[in-house]
Amino acid sequence: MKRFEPADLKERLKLYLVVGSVNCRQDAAEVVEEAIRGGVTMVQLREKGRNALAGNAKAELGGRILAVCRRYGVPLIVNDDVDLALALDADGVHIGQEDEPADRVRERIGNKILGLSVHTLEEAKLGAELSADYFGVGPVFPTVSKEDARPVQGTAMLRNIRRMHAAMPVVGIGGITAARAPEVIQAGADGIAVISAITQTPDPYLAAMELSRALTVSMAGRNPQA
Ligand code: 3NM
Repeated sequence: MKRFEPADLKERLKLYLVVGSVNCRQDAAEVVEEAIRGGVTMVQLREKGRNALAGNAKAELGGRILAVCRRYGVPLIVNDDVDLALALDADGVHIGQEDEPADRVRERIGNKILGLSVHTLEEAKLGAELSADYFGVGPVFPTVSKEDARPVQGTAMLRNIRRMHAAMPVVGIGGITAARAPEVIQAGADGIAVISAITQTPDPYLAAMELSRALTVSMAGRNPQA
């Protein structure tokens, strides 16, 4: 029995905050709390890049972020660190194509959530076969938050993946703002994953509110045939 059924996960993916200490102007756990109060529905700890925390410091931050997430009933996913996800008893793991292989991660995490970054239909097909619980598709727009990001995809790949994997929870990522969120939802995504649109603002609470509102409006107006 999975912890989150696909329909439930689709709802959780509405506004997915991806966050690490290097992205934040203030303490990352405080950013997470403000963002959740503003409407964030799922959180991913992604401690990557120059000056990223490691070892005990990373685990300590993970523990504090988990405590915030638990207080608000919001799932916490750990990026590319199965050991930490298991040590924290977080809700799942997110991996990219270059990380530990999906089938091995699944073996290790049991029924926790397994998120997978996919950039092509082939990767999506394999990911579905390897029991990924949701796909992250991007970068939809240019991003300044990931140095090794793939070429910008626009919304075309999201549409294609949605067409081939109707039941799969799918989130768009890369350069998404409140103004651009409607395009991503119209392309068939269940939600958006953002770093800078929340962390690089003076007020993460207000930023999350604005994103959440834009999502609610565009989801209400979504054409089911899109
Ligand atoms: N993954 P921002 S783009 C972490 O394309 C990440 O898979 C991407 O940050 C992918 O919202 C990205 O600031 C960075 O653009 C997203």
